[in-house]
Amino acid sequence: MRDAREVVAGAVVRQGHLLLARRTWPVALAGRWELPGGGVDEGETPVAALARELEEELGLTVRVDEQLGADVGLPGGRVLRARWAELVEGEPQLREHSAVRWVDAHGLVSADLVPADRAWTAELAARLA
Ligand code: 523
Repeated sequence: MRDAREVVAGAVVRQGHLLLARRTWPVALAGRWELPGGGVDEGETPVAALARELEEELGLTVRVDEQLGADVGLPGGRVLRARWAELVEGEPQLREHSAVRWVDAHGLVSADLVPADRAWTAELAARLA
């Protein structure tokens, strides 16, 4: 059972633009944009989990920094947390997502984000402004 565990998402900023990735599943979230990430495995720290997920899903090497914004409750009782992540190396590759894009503050605000990620819009937009 993974459902009690934390989900981590990464805010990767490059040249004033934030990386968004378009989900392919589940159906309710498919086509909507997220801060990429995933579930923390048993015995794994959230920091290590985020680095692993960004490598597995997008081929990116990152250095994970501090948490941003509030914790977000997900359906099913999981908790979602976001962290800043500094891009060390790599161009995003589409391994699990259908698209990626780098957005400025305006692009972020107008993006069709997955509902949970909306919690961080104000803080992210302030960083991008
Ligand atoms: N979210 C979400 N926003 C967001 C992420 C990375 C994840 O709302 N930025 C939600 C979507 C799923 C759940 O968190 O309901 C798990 O994310 P997922 O599917 O990307 O993580 P995986 O692939 O590691 O899947 P699990 O096995 O469920 O952990």
